[in-house]
Amino acid sequence: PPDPSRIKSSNLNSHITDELEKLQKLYEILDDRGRSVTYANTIRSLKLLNFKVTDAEQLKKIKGFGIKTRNKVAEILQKGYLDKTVSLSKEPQIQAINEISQIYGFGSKTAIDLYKHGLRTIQDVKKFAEINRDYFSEIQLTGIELYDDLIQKIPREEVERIGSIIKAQLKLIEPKSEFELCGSYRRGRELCGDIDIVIGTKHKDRLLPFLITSLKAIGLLTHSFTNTSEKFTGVVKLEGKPHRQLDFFVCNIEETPYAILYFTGSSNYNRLLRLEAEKKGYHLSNTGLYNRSTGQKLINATTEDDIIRFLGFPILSLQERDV
Ligand code: DCP
Ligand code: MG
Ligand code: MN
Repeated sequence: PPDPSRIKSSNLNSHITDELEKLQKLYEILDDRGRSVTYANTIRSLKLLNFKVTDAEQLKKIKGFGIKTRNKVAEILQKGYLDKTVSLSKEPQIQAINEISQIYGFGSKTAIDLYKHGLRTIQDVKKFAEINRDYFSEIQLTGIELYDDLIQKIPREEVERIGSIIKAQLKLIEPKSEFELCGSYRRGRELCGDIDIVIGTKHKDRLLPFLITSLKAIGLLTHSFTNTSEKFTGVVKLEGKPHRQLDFFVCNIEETPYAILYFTGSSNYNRLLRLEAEKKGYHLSNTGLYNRSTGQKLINATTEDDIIRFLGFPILSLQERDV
């Protein structure tokens, strides 16, 4: 079936809207509804434009882009960021909310709500959670409980150790499956935020429960949460080491190169690739490369490079994707 997201028109101005979204979020956190709504409207208009803005003057004749907005756009085009975003980020209120939103399973909305309840630090959240367990989801309670572990970055050697244990269990279950450690690890980082694994299988709908059971049985997997047939997030732990966050993405074996490309990132690199695809009338997702108007699959790639080459994009080293 055609990928449903292909009909969604693409944003040609993410280089601007990403920065404006940061500022809009800050105003939202500061409870400045006026500015927050104004920026939300500006962002929506920019996303709908059918051309890429390279000069703020291009917006002069378009409704809703006054001089103040155009100045902000000009500043982003010139420097890549906004001074206002930098200065607001230093506000104590913002810092408190950002700290709280670092807890695994928390979004900025939860953090803002808790701030409004008077909570300022992780310690405050821990105390609050002891008497208000119902306020939180299972995953958030684990995030609070394991905060001191999960906030720590993972050395790449440990990612490798955990990866090889999981790979061995996977191969026992399905010898011909594909396994790849992706995310920041694959881009060569020395320290990683979590462990991202792509699994290609001929039994996409059945594999995951078997794998989860076996990882629990060997004592590696300590917590498991979302559990659809393709996405899984959980917590693993090696003896003597902190708890670590684990993400699985399970795909059909022939979709593996697309999934690996996507889950290797970085998010910024993915954005560049998607933009290139859209420019050519294609849609790139973590399952395939499609013709945007017909939904037809364009190539059957066997490697990531097949996809990148088809897009006419330069082949970068894995480290160079760490943008
Ligand atoms: N990804 C993406 N867009 C998102 C989230 C993820 O394109 N909104 C892709 C690119 C990421 C990859 O998934 O590189 C893995 O996501 P992570 O959040 O685990 O990010 P990283 O592994 O890159 O960094 P970290 O070391 O923080 O885990
Ligand atoms: Mg990661
Ligand atoms: Mn991840």
